[in-house]
Amino acid sequence: MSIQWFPGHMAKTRRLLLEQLKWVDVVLELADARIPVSSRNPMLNNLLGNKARLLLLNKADLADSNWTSKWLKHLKELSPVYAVSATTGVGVKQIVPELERMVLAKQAKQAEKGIRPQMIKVMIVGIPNIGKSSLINQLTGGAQAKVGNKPGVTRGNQWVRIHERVELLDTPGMLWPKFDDVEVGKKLAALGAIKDDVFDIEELSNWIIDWLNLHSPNSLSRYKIEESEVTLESLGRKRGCLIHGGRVDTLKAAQIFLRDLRMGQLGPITMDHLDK
Ligand SMILES: Nc1nc2c(ncn2[C@@H]2O[C@H](COP(=O)(O)OP(=O)(O)OP(=O)(O)O)[C@@H](O)[C@H]2O)c(=O)[nH]1
Ligand SMILES: [Mg+2]
Repeated sequence: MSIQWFPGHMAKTRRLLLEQLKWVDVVLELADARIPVSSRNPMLNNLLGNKARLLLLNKADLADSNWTSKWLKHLKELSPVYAVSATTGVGVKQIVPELERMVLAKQAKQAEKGIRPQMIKVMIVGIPNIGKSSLINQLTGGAQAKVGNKPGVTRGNQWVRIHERVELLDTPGMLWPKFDDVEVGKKLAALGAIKDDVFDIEELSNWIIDWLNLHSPNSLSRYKIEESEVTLESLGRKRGCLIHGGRVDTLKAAQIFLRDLRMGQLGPITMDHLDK
């Protein structure tokens, strides 16, 4: 199964990002701590040019912290990076000081020309449902940006002041036209970045169950299905997803399984692993 999702509004978002980029000092890129590679948009390298970039691994509360430490060490060789949680607030306090550090050189140059320090303009970018709006709300301590547990909640661009000297532009989630590696599409779908109606959720759930059996069997043991292996069939039976004749409603079972995985009910999970 190959999954793709690049609807017209994402092509529009790509144009909006380009238009707004000239106003922006730093791009705040949100990736998912559970898939720190698969959740990064490869188009950004071209789109952003050499604009300063701060990378955040969000949803760190749902990721395996051992892997997160390894990823941070690896990624910080390329750009500043922090692990955060937009919902619990962990790590979020480091963001504004880091943004200020990143514009110091630029502001020093402006000061030489007699220009007073300007507002720091930051554009937040990332895949759908990654927590861009939640982070803005966490930074402002309010409910400035609309949040929702499905991809595609934010439409259009909105600037929000998050600090006396920092203004942030929320943007709609954006993916890219083709996932070169089919696993990337599956992982993005698994963790909720792709609308559920563009793929077969039973087929995807079976793939994830196989993946977990191989890489993280403890996650599945939380279902306490002892007499047989975990399948949509056994899981559905355990959860009482039955249809007439005592058959298992495997679609319902897949929905429950995906919800459990995404909400962290199977414990912390990281699905991108470093080779070394
Ligand atoms: N556990 C956990 N959940 C999070 C975190 N950040 C966001 N969420 C949840 O993820 C879902 C999506 O959050 P949003 O802030 O709407 O995501 P978004 O990136 O703005 O999404 P779009 O506007 O659709 O692109 C919501 O249910 C949030 O509560 C986090 O750090 N940890
Ligand atoms: Mg949003």
